[in-house]
Amino acid sequence: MIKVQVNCSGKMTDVEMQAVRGMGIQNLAVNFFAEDANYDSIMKFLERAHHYDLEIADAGCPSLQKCPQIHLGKKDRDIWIDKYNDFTRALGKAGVRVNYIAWQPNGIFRSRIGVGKHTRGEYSMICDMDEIQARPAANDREYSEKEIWYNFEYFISKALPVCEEADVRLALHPNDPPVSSLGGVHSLIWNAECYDRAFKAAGNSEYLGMKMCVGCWLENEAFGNVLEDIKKYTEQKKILVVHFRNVSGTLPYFEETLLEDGYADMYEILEQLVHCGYDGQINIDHPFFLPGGKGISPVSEAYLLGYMKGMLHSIERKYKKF
Ligand SMILES: [Mn+2]
Repeated sequence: MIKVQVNCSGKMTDVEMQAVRGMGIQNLAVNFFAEDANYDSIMKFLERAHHYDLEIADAGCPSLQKCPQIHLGKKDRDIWIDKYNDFTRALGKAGVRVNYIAWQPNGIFRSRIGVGKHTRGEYSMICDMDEIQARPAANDREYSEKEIWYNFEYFISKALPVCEEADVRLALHPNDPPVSSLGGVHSLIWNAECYDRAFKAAGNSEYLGMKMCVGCWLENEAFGNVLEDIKKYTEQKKILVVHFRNVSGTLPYFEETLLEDGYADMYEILEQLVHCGYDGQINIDHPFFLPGGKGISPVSEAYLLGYMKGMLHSIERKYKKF
């Protein structure tokens, strides 16, 4: 059965935990800040979570999963890979079986958080590729495809043995937006073939899997056919987490929308996940923001979660999986 989870930070309050419990959800996707990316802090969080019948389904640390020193192959990358591996060990010891990785040294690229034509007056992320591609290089220089892949392979060679030891799998997120380069850095994952290349580079180890960001698949038509790729990667048991998100259209311009407002049929996508026997985690990725773009809107998050849960229950009844 597919498990619905909620994105949160390691600083999540008890009131927020109760709100998740109140929505009938048991799983958390936790981003631990650097100061909490250790065994003691994870266990303290887990103890509180258990009080609300919640579990950590998977977790990451933003400064480690989107790490310029590692991704760009900086002089001190080994220090950062050691930190990454220590976090993997801490998660494993705490019983958390998935750690995040996203080869985005400069994070997600968006033009702005604002009210768009398709956001019903709410603040959402808007991506205008012409504006983004006109920006200067985001780092000291440009980074080529060859370098980026070398850096990835270098990381994988040091990280995967620790994953095996700790029994923690890596969930690799695509570059967002999925285009061949962003800010002068070649992207690692901007279509399904890149995933195949990454899995091959990892010797097809079961310890490298994907965060299937449906949003990324939809943002660029050239990413791949989302329905066919759900089938393919479910069969390969590569999908560890699904990001369930719709957009107004494909590049060069899109706005992040309500599930029912974007161009994709999200019911069809969810049905394909159930039909293919996907039994991992799913979350709603990016809710709308509070007015002015300051912080996530809890109302929007609850609405999106409820909408997705409703669709999921309806599909599961149809497939008699409940
Ligand atoms: Mn995503």
